[in-house]
Amino acid sequence: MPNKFETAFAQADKDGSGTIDLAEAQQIVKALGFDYTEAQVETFFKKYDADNSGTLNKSEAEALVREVYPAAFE
Ligand SMILES: [Ca+2]
Repeated sequence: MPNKFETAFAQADKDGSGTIDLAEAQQIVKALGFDYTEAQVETFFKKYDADNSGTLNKSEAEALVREVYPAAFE
């Protein structure tokens, strides 16, 4: 069974590209039930966009969610 992160990522990545942009990252954070501001999410997003591509691949997104919500992987 997919964990909460897997579920939220799959829902946000509507085209199945395997990457999410900032707006999609905002959706994931909301889907996980957090109430971070958009500016806070943007800060996390930039921190974890390791290659500065403007998108997070799954491992980058996973690193972000592991910081804000480790329980999403249970
Ligand atoms: Ca990236």
